[in-house]
Amino acid sequence: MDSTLADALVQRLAEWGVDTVFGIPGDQANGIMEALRKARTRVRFVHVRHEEVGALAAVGYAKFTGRLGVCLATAGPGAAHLLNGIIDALCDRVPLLAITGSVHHDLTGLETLQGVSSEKMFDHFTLYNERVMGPAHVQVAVDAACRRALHARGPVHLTVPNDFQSLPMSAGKGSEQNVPGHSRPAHFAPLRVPEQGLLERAAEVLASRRRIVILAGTGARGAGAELSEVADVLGAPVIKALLGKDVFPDEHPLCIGGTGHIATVPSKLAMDEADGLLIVGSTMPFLNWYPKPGQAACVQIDDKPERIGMRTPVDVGLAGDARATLRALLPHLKRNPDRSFLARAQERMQRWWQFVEHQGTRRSSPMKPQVVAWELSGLLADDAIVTGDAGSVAYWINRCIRLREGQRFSLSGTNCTMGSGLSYAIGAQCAFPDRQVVAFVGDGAAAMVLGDLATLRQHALPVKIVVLRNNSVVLERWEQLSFLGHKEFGNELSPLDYCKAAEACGIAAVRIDDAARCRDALAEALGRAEPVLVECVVDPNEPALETPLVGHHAENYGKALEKGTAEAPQIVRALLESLKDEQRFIPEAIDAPTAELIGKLERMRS
Ligand SMILES: Cc1ncc(C[n+]2csc(CCOP(=O)(O)OP(=O)(O)O)c2C)c(N)n1
Ligand SMILES: [Mg+2]
Repeated sequence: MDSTLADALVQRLAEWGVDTVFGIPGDQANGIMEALRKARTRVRFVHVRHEEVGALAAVGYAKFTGRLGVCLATAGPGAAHLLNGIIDALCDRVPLLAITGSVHHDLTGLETLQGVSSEKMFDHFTLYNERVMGPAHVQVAVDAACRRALHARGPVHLTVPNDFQSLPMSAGKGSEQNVPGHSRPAHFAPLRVPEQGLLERAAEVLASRRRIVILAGTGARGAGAELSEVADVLGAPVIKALLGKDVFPDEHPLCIGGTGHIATVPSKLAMDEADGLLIVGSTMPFLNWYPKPGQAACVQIDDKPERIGMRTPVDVGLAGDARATLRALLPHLKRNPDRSFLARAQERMQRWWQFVEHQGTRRSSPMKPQVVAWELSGLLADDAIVTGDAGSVAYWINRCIRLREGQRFSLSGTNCTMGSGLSYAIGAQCAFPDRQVVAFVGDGAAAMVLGDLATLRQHALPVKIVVLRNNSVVLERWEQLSFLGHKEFGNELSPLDYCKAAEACGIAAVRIDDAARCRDALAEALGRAEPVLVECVVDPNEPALETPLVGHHAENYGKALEKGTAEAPQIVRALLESLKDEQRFIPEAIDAPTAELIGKLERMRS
């Protein structure tokens, strides 16, 4: 039988190496579903419960494999549901192909059922966005879309009108201008290295500095060994943006952790004291966590030249591949003879880990969220893939999870969308059926994508979902209090039994509410070969604190508590305990406004 346009589409995707498509069928896309049915032994269709989860799963798949992620939806509402994943791919620079069906070609623009144009809807957020115009167009359009997504690292979109999907390929006579076979399914990734003169200038700039820090982001992936060597030569501690948490092990002696709101104290202090900054593959968005403009000479390596100088003034920009550029730079670098800056950062980091361990091994009731993160960290397999989510969980992941070489981590970074944890985990487990995949998420985020617990059962994906249950979207509480000095409002979640929900979706569940039992219960869940949801009942009053606390945020906490925000007495106790821990282990984190807050909290408590 003659193959259809949709068959040719799926066949071409397979030639591009696509083996998985995440999505939901719909009448405007069912011609493509038929092609996927026929090709099901080569291309797996993963039926999710919400197209947004499908798009985010495809982003997760792409992030963890480095390959193209693909999602599919019907026209109108299905397409609209994909949008958040498309934006996620745009923000985190991930190759994603979104395929939608659209209304019959001769009903376009006529307000027919689901007739909203997905091309117009996606236009602002895609790097390539086209309608397939017939059989002679399908292969070249797929090639152009895949090339653009992989080369520019971002989302692209193809829509196929309903009736075109089932057209026999033989029906499509190309135009006289089109030469059949002029395009092949191939992409050639360049390896860019800056010219020698620039490398020399960069080395010169760094040679005059004695207190250099390195900021590594996801763009430094694959350059861990080179980062380590450069850091050693420069006597520079390595700080990581959250998306780059897994590019350099937390265990590495030169690593001093994350930055931004979730910074470690040693990393914030090192940024404050630095006279040199080497940025490798990062555009970490929190400007207050960079050295102040004029404070430090800066060299930035990024393979996207337009991102150089985006966040902080740059003295020398090196547009190139991170690994190749670091390799080329190394012979030009002079060893920094002054090791005192590094030694100070490392000594602080030792005390930081003592602080984290102390907070992660408390046995108080209700259980502290740090306990779950700390115990989980110790139990992760050597090649575990951890996915995270927007919420206080991002603080605990960054702080308490000590990633080792070979382990992977991601969450929705710049888009920072709730729901990425479970969605990315679906993508990761499809790509790596034999690796341990753990989604570490808040209860608000879990509630947003609850239906997709059923996807784990349906596709036999043994993901472990660790849910921090605090019956609240609690990060918003801390933001309302500390960013604005307001009473909290609108954050509570009516209690939801996540174990029952999981069981209703056909997956096993366990509840942990006792810190002393946490490690064993987590270990038992992680050891099972099936999907398991672990509901961890944690203290909603444990503040997700910036460390060190930003001065005016300390003042705002005081104001909000004096106004009598809900549960103020419990918050006072928890906040005081956390700040006192910090004071005990790393007293240099406590500046005047924070010391004043501590005094105020002590008076409120008594
Ligand atoms: C889709 C989306 N909606 C809203 C937000 C704003 N937001 C960021 S974190 C957060 C709280 C998340 O709550 P939960 O998952 O329960 O985590 P918790 O902070 O309680 O640990 C919210 C509402 C967001 N980032 N994404
Ligand atoms: Mg919550």
